[in-house]
Amino acid sequence: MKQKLEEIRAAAHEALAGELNLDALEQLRIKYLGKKGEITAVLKGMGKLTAEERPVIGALANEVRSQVEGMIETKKAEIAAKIEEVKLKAEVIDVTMPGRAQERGELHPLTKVMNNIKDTFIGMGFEIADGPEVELDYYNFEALNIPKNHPARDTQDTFYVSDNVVLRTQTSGMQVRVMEKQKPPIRIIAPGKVYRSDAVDATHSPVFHQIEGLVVDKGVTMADLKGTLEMFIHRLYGDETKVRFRPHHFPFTEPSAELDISCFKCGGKGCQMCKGEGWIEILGCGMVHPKVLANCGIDPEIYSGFAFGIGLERIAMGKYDINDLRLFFENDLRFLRQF
Ligand code: 2U9
Repeated sequence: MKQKLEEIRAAAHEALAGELNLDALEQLRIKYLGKKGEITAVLKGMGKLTAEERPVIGALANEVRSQVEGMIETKKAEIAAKIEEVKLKAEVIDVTMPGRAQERGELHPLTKVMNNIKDTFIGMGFEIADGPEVELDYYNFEALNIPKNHPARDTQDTFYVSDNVVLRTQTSGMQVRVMEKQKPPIRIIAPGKVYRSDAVDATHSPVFHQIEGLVVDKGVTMADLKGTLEMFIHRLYGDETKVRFRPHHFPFTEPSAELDISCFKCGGKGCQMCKGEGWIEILGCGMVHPKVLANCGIDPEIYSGFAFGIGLERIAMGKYDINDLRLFFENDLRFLRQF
């Protein structure tokens, strides 16, 4: 047994001297010190020894066991130190390396114009109404006095999801929804994407952006419409800008008008921007048609209202002197960085 223990000591010494990883080390611990390990086996066999042999062999077995335990612990610490060293080397930061530049983004020009217009109306006490881009035919057309076969369906041809579901051609549906739910006074703007079945060219796109507005209360008149829109135009284009209203027709407003401003480039003398007219068309507006109010559950004998609609792309093109609508949607950073 003495010889066996010496063999174990020598073998363990040799095995633990080599290159080991934590798994291999654990295997060695089990081999020598585990429940079925070699040293444990010797200790278990002590019962067969004589009374004289037992203390001698017992002492030797304990000595070999603590020696192997010690070697394993030392090896374990060595391996842990090596792992730490490799990790530290891998994580080393070279503070002399040049940094990675953070590219700074910019708001899209349409977002800037949108924010600007929203701010102006919020300042005048309007709230923002948000709604679905995929809309029921009823909210997009019927409720707005545009029944099936109305000629306005041609100029506002859109993409049909099904017979009664369309991609909205204007954000008005949202305002109908608000009127159905909310009693006047109502003062809202409805900004967002709208769709038309148009071929793409420099001035047309099947998707564009609008801000529509709606005010409904007792005693609202055309004077309120004119005052509100004139103030809005002065905020957007400066107090010196002149405003004129031209009669027009929309199925959902009566009377209806288009609003022109004096050209912001030439001040009204006539230039390329205003095609020599001195005036630039900015938006459409009118008094909400009594039928539309009634469709939304609002009594036109008691209440009246005005509404307006602005196409954002046109405004942004004028403001930033952009001559092709497609540039807004191409995501070319060289274009987008200019604003
Ligand atoms: C309700 C009732 C009436 C919204 C209005 C216009 C006039 C208008 C165009 C501007 C450029 C559409 O983007 S564009 O092509 N819009 O001229 N929009 S009045 O009238 C409403 C809205 C909601 C309930």
